[in-house]
Amino acid sequence: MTSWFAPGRINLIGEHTDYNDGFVLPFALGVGCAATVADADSEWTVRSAQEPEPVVVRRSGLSDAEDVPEWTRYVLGALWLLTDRGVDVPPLEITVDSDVPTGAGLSSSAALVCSVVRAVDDHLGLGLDDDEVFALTRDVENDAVGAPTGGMDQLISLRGEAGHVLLCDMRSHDTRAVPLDLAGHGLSVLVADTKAPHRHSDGEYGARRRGCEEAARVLGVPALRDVGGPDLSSALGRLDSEELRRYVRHVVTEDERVLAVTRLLDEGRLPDIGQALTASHASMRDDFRITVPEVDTAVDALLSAGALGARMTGGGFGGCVIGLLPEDDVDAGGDAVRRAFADAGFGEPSLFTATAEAGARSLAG
Ligand code: GAF
Repeated sequence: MTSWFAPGRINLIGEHTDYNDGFVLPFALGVGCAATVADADSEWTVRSAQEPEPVVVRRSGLSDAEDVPEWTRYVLGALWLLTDRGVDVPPLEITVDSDVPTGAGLSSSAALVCSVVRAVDDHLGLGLDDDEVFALTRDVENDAVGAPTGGMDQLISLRGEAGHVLLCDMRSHDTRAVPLDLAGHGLSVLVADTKAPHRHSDGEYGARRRGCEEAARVLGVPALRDVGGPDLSSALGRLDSEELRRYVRHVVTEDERVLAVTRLLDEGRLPDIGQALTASHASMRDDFRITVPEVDTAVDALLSAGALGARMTGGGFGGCVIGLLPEDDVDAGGDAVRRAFADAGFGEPSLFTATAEAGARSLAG
């Protein structure tokens, strides 16, 4: 029997830059998913502490996989893809148990996929290296689940470090841990889960990705990462579509903000990153257009309560907002969000503080 844990994440800054080969700066959370893999007599059985019934499927590759409940695809995906790659995956029983809120934009799916892939690799003694593990987790989400996501969530779930954000170059997949010394500066990251339903999130996410790819094609670059900041206005001038211009402006300026925040953190200037966080939110709201009234309301409330900066985190269309606040202002920040939600007639948000924790780890012994 082999057990691994993998966490959910918060992205400090760098939204929708990952599938443009750009830069992101996420950190791993304390909440996550534990996956346990054990030998079985026949077939593959998947159990979840959060689901009433186990699911039993015949062993197969992805192309002849049975029709199964959506949540099990995140677990079985690894087994299907390994089978397709020539691994004779034996009968197994896989049990998962997650405390990452689902639908909140905290990467419950990456926690699930990464814990399972690490546990399966370990249990079967496949000896996958870090890059192969990352590639498999991303392929599970893209190919087995069918979500056109960019890989940031899996990378941080696998490689997060306590007390640090992870600067990820999403072209090379090189990563570097950068200190996030919240306590040393008397600061907290307050998270407001708006509970806003992810309206059209799947279709809208894919549409943004296709739009960015189309813009890169028109501009003749491999990806929008290759439109450097100094080239931005000439690039915008070469695009006829106002919508594509807005996408390009968001991605190029967001990459710049990630690198600027990284420089400030490297210099020990955490309190100075607030403006970039808030500018990132404005860019997501006005240019990339992935926010909803609940997240804009939460950001405004946090800023009015003294946050140094605030922004939506994750793919958008709902989910969570983060505010960087002096520790002493955290309660006031939470109250401000609750009051603003009540005034606007929104449902009750959930509020908690987040710190940077370690990435995936074995639960052996
Ligand atoms: C989601 C995706 F899964 C990530 O790959 C990333 O694109 C993010 O949205 C937006 O930055 O979490």
